[in-house]
Amino acid sequence: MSAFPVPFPSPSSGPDSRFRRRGRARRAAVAAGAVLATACALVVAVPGAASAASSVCVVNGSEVRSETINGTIGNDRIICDEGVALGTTINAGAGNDFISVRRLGGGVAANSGTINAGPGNDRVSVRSLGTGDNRAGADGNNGTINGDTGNDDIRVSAANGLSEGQSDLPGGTGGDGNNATIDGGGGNDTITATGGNGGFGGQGKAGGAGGVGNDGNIISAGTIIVTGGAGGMGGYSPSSRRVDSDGGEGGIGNDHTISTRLEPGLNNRVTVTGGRGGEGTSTGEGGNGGDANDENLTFTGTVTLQGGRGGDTLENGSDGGNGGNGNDGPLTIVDELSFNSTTTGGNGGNGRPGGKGGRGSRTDVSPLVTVVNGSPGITLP
Ligand SMILES: [Ca+2]
Ligand SMILES: [Ca+2]
Ligand SMILES: [Ca+2]
Ligand SMILES: [Ca+2]
Repeated sequence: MSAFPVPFPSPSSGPDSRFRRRGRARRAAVAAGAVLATACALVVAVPGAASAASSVCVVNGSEVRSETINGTIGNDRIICDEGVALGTTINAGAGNDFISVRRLGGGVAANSGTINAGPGNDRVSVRSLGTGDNRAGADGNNGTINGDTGNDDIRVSAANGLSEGQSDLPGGTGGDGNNATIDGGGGNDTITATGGNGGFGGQGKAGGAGGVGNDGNIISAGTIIVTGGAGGMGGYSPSSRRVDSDGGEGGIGNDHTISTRLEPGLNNRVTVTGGRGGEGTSTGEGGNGGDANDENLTFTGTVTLQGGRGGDTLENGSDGGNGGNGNDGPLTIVDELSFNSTTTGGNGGNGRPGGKGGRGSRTDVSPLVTVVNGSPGITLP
């Protein structure tokens, strides 16, 4: 992993039912868009002409603009700095390939197409960066990424929400790291999905919520690391009246489905972390930390769940944020040869009063999993 040539944003920290509804509505909208785009492609596609479904990538130094971008049977370097569009398929083929997909701003996920890394030990990096005209950070992956055979390293990350500075707007929400499908495909893979951080609030306004680490489907053997984005800090108010400068909620770690594959001789490791709540300023409250796992996590091996810490309040702020829960979903062990799993609630933030600690688990879990509740935050004078 240290050989990975592209720097990744450091994992930060998790959200609420409001945010989940947003994620689901957006998934439905994306699915509807996919159907529409497919229908349009059938009508308007002209052989040899670039369509909306085509993408521009540099394959081993040469620019290719197509709906199908192919590597070779050797080790390829495929760089797509304008993202991969819905309708585009990248086939890296055999060999140990490096595929880098980035997109700057525009509110569109870096990958909306299909990336097939093929056989070999491949590295796939998908990153959304910046917000452009959109205040919310874009999702990292809204398409399909298949690692195929070999020990693959697949990393997706969302863009952060916009920070507002002197305006009177709340901070933008962070995007979701993975909103669709990542399949390691067998072998000892490492899958990393990171939600974007919420932006700082404008004057006297709330910070943005952190994005969900995984709001889609991840299936792999090896290592899976999923992290919700941190909530943004509330904006300072220039006046002394009571304002809503609350910290943003931390993003949920897993809000959809993670499952591990059983590979002979391999101990899977799954680490899911909720995002930290943002700090409240002026008279605001700290944001709640995100839950680590809120939906389906089915595994063989070792799982570590950590709820996000609640945000602190600064200055004259009120309540500290509550810590996120370690687990609030079905946590299913497939094979009893699984050890050392823990689920830990996040600690409450410091405030007036301090926030509550998160629960280690809100659902019944196997006795093979150690459950630790978070501690309450300090009540400030
Ligand atoms: Ca290749
Ligand atoms: Ca390959
Ligand atoms: Ca592969
Ligand atoms: Ca693989």
